[in-house]
Amino acid sequence: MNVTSIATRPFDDQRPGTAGLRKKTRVFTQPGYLENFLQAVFDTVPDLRGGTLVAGGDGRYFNREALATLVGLAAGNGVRRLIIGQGGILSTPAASHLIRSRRADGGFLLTASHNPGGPDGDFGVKFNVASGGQAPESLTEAVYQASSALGRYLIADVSPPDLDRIGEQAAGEMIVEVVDPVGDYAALMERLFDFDRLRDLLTGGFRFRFDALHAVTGPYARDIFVNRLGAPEDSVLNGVPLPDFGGGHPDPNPVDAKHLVALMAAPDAPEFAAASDGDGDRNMILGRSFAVSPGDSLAVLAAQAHRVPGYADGLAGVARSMPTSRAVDAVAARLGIPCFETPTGWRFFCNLLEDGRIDLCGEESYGTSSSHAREKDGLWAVLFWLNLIAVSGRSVEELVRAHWTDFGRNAFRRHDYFVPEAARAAAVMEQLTGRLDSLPGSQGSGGVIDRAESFSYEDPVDGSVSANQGIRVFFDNGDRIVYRLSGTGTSGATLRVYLDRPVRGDDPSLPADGAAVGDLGGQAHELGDITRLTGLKEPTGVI
Ligand code: G16
Repeated sequence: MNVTSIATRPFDDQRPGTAGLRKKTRVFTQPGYLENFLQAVFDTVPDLRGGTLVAGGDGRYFNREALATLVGLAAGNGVRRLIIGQGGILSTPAASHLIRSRRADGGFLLTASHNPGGPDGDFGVKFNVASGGQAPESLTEAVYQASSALGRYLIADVSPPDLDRIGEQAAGEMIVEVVDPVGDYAALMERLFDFDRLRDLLTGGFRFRFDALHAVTGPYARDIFVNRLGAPEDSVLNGVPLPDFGGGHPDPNPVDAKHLVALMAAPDAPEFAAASDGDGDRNMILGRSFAVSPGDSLAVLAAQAHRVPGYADGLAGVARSMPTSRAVDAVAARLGIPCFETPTGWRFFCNLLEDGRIDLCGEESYGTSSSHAREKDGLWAVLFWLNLIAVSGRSVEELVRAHWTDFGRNAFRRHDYFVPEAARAAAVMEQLTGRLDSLPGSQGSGGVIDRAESFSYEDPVDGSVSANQGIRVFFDNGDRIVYRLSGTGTSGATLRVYLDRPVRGDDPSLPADGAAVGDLGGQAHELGDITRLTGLKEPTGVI
């Protein structure tokens, strides 16, 4: 096998963000860009030499070409076995499961998640470690350092494998194994959920829709819902993965998937609808004219987990990202189990999962999962909800309202401000940081500020500290406002403002959606001096 060392110059923008390196597709397609980043990972993770690697992507534009490049670099860097999903496809949770079940030394996930795809869209590369989880901050930083000093990449002269043919093929001295991307994952779901009850539900007249948004979950949903559970074919919408996701924005939230919200508001609406994102790790759960907020979803799953086979023995603990609504905290307190609060980024849950401290975790950005994987998992959450509906006989709305009555409710909403000039968004954070000491005692429209701080996290497992993970402001009436900058965008900056207002029980005078936070968004806008610093008079997105 001929391995060539190609001289290259470092790119200065290869620091991974919240979940891997995400850039405009055209950045990734420029000569040497992808090669450099992959090489930086190979240089930083020496165990890959002689090891086993998993690879696959969400099927977006440039997926197959990027995999062909990866094959050359993996062989050039001495990888022994490269396991790839058929057609180059692997959802993020399925890739995480495959890394774990095949005891691989790591995996490359080619995805920019919910960001749009296509030549003018986004592309991304994420490296997951041997546990199946996202690379920790120390590793992504080391990769960035390696990328900044890179002078060459190693590439083997091998013919590209046939990614559509299941089985083993040689690529020089490396074995490329093309596997069914769905089977192992679907079997895992069968072990966690009561498929008999689910089959009774889905073949018994219960009407539901799962919208794959032309992204990676189509084949998974068809196999699980239609083939294994007997649901009618038309239960799966937009089930064919397309390189540009059909021109859509594959993000399962009430704004980007408003067609689904409209479907559920129609007089003949099905009883349940759900959607996932580009790479299959996010989820949105809808009942008839009722959207479940991600924080409520996590709380309901935690409270009801004992009714589902995979969690019948109880939960060791739960975790949520800091900006996520505090609804699950009340469940943990009732169950007498720990509730961890981590910075945004799924990787922060991984140590807790790996150490057996938690079994369920979730985030406000429509991500929920459990100890069955080291990534968030969209279809898993959908199956969990369906399993709860099957065993309780209750609708989505009934389950959530009963939860509010029992545990209280945290009304929650996120205001996003897209600021083309990144420095102006950063100025909001700087201004707030400078005022942290003087804020306590000032009066908001609802309450007085009790506490204002920059969130810092000390990982209880490895002791690592992550500082400056967002600013949080607590009021004496229980309200909380969080400010942070998004880590997943590819241009400008997005300031995220998270609003959390505890309300007692299921108050019928309040809206069922995030509007129940009332005037908290206006207070947050004022407190952040957002108009003056960014020029924006109101949020560019409300989720
Ligand atoms: C990624 C991470 C999530 C995180 C989200 C936040 O999601 O995997 O853990 O919650 O980003 O995004 P932002 O920094 O924009 O608020 P995904 O689905 O894009 O991989």
